[in-house]
Amino acid sequence: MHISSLNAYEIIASGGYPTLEVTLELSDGSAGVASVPYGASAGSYEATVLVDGDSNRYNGNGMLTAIAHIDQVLAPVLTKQSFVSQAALDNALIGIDGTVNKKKLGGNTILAISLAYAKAVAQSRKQPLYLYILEEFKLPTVRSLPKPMMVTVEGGKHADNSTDLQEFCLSAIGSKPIREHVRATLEAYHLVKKILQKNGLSTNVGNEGAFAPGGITSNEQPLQFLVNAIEQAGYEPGKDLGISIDPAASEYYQDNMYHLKLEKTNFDAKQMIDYYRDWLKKYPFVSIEDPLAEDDWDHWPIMQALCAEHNVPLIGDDLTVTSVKRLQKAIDLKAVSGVLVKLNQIGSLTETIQCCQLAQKHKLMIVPSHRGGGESNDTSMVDVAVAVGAAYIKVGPTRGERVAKYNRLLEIERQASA
Ligand code: 2PG
Ligand code: MG
Repeated sequence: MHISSLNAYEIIASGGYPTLEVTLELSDGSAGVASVPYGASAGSYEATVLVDGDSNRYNGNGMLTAIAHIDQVLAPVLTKQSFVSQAALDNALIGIDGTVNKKKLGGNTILAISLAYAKAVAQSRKQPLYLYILEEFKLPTVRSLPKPMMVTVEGGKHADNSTDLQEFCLSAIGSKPIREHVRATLEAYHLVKKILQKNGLSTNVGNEGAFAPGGITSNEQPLQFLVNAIEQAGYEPGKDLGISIDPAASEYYQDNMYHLKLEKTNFDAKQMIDYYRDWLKKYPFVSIEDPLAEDDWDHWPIMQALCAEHNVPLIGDDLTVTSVKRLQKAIDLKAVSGVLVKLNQIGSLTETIQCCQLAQKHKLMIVPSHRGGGESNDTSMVDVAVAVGAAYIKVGPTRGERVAKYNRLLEIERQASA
């Protein structure tokens, strides 16, 4: 069986700019269609998102260069070969690119082909994508499905005039069917809207469909709102639902200081950690992601020790960028106890799974995540999450490209119990 055709084209992502979609056909007639997202607060060490840079078209964000690479360089090579495994295809693509950050072909280009191939082979084997991934990479049997980590209040680069910290999420706790976790999370989410209204704050939403309360005056207030919402929805904070935050601290870090506009304060790393220390005592945290900047390696181990005292996983995102190399460094330094996983941060399915396997080996919490710049309706991240036995998927609410992920998770649950 070999790749018989490869077709790449632009589709529009949730951010209003094009992204790449690829349709790949195999010689037995099976086909896979995959598209890729892009970040708003992307880490500096992520794989390149190759865009045209032609300011006359989509402010430079077109995909025509990536499409030309596929049509002219990759399709002629790939349609002549057959690949014995997903890794063989991905390694061939990585080899043709030949750069560290995939800047020649683009991580978006390579990932779109990688995922379209995975979906085509899964179809050929009459398997759901998660089962294909599980078998292809010989992953351990999955014991439970990932729970929702739902971005509920957002600021930072995802919304104007809101919090400095990027995300405040409602995270489901305990072992119930996923549909009940989704229900509980959304019931609390709806109450956050009422609480914001009561406090005279706007209920506009940001990039990921989470509330972006313009005019909010403190970075701590959303934590209180989320606890109140959990209680008002009839759930117990810390037992049924808890809180995950992603400050995305690289975005407010400059000249060795963390700059919080709302509090009109500049913290050094130790003061920033003390700020979180206070929160850890007061709120039911499920996880903390990127509380410090992506190069602040000296202080991550101190934050990790603090989080460990409170039994709260510390997750790397911009720090680790789904890269085996950066995650290994974080493990060696005892800098994290969890890892965010974004396929497009590294740019191929194989490398994403390798990063998850490293996390599994060290018993780290795994959290596959949506992107805040532009998402598509592609739900591959959910199948990856299921296949690697992830604890959570981090996805926003009430926007089509986000609920597509929750609906895929619900579909997998229905199929698994049928
Ligand atoms: C993050 C993500 C997703 P972005 O920082 O975790 O919420 O944001 O895609 O903008 O990097
Ligand atoms: Mg993040």
